[in-house]
Amino acid sequence: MEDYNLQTLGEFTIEKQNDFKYTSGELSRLLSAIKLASKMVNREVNKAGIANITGHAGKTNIQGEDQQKLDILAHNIFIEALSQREVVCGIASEESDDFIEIQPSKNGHLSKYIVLIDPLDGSSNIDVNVSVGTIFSIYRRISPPGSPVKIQDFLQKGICQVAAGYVVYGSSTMLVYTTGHGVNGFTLDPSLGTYYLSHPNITFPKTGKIYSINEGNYIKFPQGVKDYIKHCQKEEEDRPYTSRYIGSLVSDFHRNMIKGGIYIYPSTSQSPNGKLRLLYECNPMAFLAEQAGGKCSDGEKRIMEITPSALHQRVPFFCGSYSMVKKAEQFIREAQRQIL
Ligand code: AHM
Ligand code: MG
Repeated sequence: MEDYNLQTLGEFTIEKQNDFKYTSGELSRLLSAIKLASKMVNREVNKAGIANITGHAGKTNIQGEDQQKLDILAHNIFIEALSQREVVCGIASEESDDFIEIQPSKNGHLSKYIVLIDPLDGSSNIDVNVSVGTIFSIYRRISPPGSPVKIQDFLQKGICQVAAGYVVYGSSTMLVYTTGHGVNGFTLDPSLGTYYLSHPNITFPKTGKIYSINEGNYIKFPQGVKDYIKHCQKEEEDRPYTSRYIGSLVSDFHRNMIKGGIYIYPSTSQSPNGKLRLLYECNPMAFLAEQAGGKCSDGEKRIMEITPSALHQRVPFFCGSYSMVKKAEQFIREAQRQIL
């Protein structure tokens, strides 16, 4: 018999709901809906190779990116799970141009929470059996309860997040989340369909030896980023660092948080705001990183203090071990000074 003295995710969220004043258990129910949807997505991802659900869906999303069949499947699974259980009043997803308003059923209760989600991040990795993930970010609405949700409910700064997390569909499936009281990770036992607390109180090592960036874009990077990469590669003290880039933000972030490292998706000469989306990729990762003792910025400012202006807004992204992000910022400042 294996050792199953571990706490389940369900037990953990209920125990921790008292961290919130005046709790109604609504957030626990919302996390439970995310947990259920993630198991359903996990099932689809696991059988992707045999179920004719890999490949392009033949459509593009609002950002002009090819949608994979599994992107759409994962989007639908999360929307259904969240709306049927009436645990949110609005959802914004990478795969949907506009936010989705959730109407309560006849005697239903209208939740005060909204969710922003990337249902299947890194989905270009699906066809080649490489890890993908789901990223979510939860806020309290700011418009009055009972009224229709508004765009302003979604365009809140990252510092207003109530909870955030990700699921990594990797060699094992893990759900990692924070409610602002540290970061905890749960591993799915697929035979029981239950997540168990396997990584309590995860902390980012203060420094690390891994840098993760798509170096194929090197010539398009700003000078400060080029200089930082050269710093990572220099033979000195604990360097050169190791380069590791999966091309799945969730997996790259997860590895770096466990081992120590930095993930960078900078601006490029073609994309001045980089590639990653502020609201459902960068802010939730920033909340997790900071809660784990790491650091996250756009190269200059804290990610979570940026005032969003659009649902699918992009932002340059530097995230990881505290001293590594600080060092990268230093190189950027120095390069800017040289220009002036
Ligand atoms: P996606 O949301 O369309 O999957 O794009 C986000 C992904 C991240 O997971 C990953 O880190 C990055 O895009 C990789 O981009 P690139 O192929 O340009 O390096
Ligand atoms: Mg994504």
